[in-house]
Amino acid sequence: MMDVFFIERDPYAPIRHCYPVSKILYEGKSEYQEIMVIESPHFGRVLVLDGVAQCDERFEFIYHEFISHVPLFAHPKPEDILIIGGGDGGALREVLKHREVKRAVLVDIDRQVIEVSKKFFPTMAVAFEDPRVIVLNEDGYKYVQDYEQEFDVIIVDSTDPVGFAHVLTTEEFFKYVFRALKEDGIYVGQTESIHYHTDIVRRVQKSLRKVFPIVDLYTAVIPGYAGYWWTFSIASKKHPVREPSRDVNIQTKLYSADMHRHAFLPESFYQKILSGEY
Ligand code: AG3
Repeated sequence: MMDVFFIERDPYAPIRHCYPVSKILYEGKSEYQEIMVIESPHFGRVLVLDGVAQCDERFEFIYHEFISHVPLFAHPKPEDILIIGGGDGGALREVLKHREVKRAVLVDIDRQVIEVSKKFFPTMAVAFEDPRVIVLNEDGYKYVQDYEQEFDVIIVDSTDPVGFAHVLTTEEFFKYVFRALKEDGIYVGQTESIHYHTDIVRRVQKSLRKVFPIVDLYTAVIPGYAGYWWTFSIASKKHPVREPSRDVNIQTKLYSADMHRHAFLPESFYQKILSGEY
């Protein structure tokens, strides 16, 4: 039997990550990107956008728990949430576990990603019918510009900062995000791997530091992504972010109050990343 592999097209990674493929379940092209769903032993179904793996059935919970619960538990009362990207529904599922949440607006530019996810990832795209959810197929970069003091938490769950998602990591965008957040709002965005994409991490952190008074970096190990040790950049207008501010009163597989604290880097190493020493 021939071994078939899918090799990722991540222009920034110094290695090429690949997955064994047992089946190709879907291949299509939307207005914005190539969309593919493959089946891989060990990982299960994998959603691939423009040649880069976005999530897999087996490990998506780690990424989605950490991108959602760190900012939502850092916030004492997260009621209004904006998710930019996240069309697979994984972050939405986690966000809605918080009883405090009254409204979750999901703005994903690509309707087709949502449709493909509903069809092929039924355990991830579970929350779209929740009455608290508003789904918009719009450009998130433009969407935030219309709001002032509107959201408690803004989560940017985007593809890599290549092509149309690049603007979501710029200082201009962070200024709009700052304005769209309430006076004690919190932003989080995925910022690639710590060891393979350090330049991107540093660039985003520096831009955030020009806009927000509290900026930090936390990590989670995501087995399906090149570099594994994935970063999330978090920025806050008022609340400290390294500790949960409330009891962790929801069901999770990995996230806990302790994991929240341990997700942050020691200050000395964090400074090395910022200064360029690392
Ligand atoms: N979005 C970010 C995935 C980044 C993957 N990058 C990579 N493998 N180089 C994930 C979407 C999940 N909701």
